[in-house]
Amino acid sequence: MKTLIIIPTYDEKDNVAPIAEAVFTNLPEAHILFVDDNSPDGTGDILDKMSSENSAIQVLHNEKKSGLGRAYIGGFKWALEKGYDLIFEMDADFSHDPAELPNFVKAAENADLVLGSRYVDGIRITNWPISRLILSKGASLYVRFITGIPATDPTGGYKCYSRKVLETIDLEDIVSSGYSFQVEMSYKTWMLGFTLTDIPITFVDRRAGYSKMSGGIFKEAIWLVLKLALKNRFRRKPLQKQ
Ligand SMILES: Nc1nc2c(ncn2[C@@H]2O[C@H](COP(=O)(O)OP(=O)(O)O)[C@@H](O)[C@H]2O)c(=O)[nH]1
Ligand SMILES: [Mg+2]
Repeated sequence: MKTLIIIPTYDEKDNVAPIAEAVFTNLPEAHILFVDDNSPDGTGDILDKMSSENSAIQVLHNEKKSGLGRAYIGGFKWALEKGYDLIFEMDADFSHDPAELPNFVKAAENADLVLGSRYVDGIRITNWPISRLILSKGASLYVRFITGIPATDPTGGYKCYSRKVLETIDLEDIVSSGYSFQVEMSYKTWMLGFTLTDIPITFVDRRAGYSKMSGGIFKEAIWLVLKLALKNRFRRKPLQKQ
């Protein structure tokens, strides 16, 4: 299995080298693709140096900050072109523990999309302010109520796609740029009849740097979910079986 970990970065200079090392410790055969949006803190230059020293590390550079969703779409297209079988989404800031990578690979044997979930059997998030926790849990209940998606953490961003999902989804048709991208991708995957599975993860607040989450992004997510559901006339089950 050719495995790629896609990591979008914006101002992550202190995280990129340690996260790459942690990925290779836990999944030595994996490759990493960083997608950097011209970070003002010089992350892009650090990534170029890492890439020149290790052929398992590649970098895509975008000219300007265009949001997490755009970064991933570019990464997905690159992954398909290069023939990867398993394609991960992962944050740069250690909120997504690289030690859990092998669990995803195992779960991917029986599902087309593996979703890391902070909310299977309770809540596993450390160091988050209660306000952020309520926002996240509320968003996940909202998404499940409106769309019917059978996922305990549909807004999460630690996940693993099998190649055929990304080949089937019309990547040009993905409208979200920010965080609602996670919901849009998982919802479309499920609606196409692919199988989803949840695996428990523990989410830790970022190690270094600052969060790029903002209120505007949250509003985008509320509307996006309604729009997606409306487009499918609030049908709460997959449109076709694969
Ligand atoms: N390329 C790119 N990466 C981004 C952008 N916004 C956030 N990221 C990255 O996406 C990941 C999650 O962002 P983060 O700020 O930690 O969000 P939070 O965990 O929800 O607070 C991190 O690796 C960020 O560097 C963006 O506009 N472009
Ligand atoms: Mg984070």
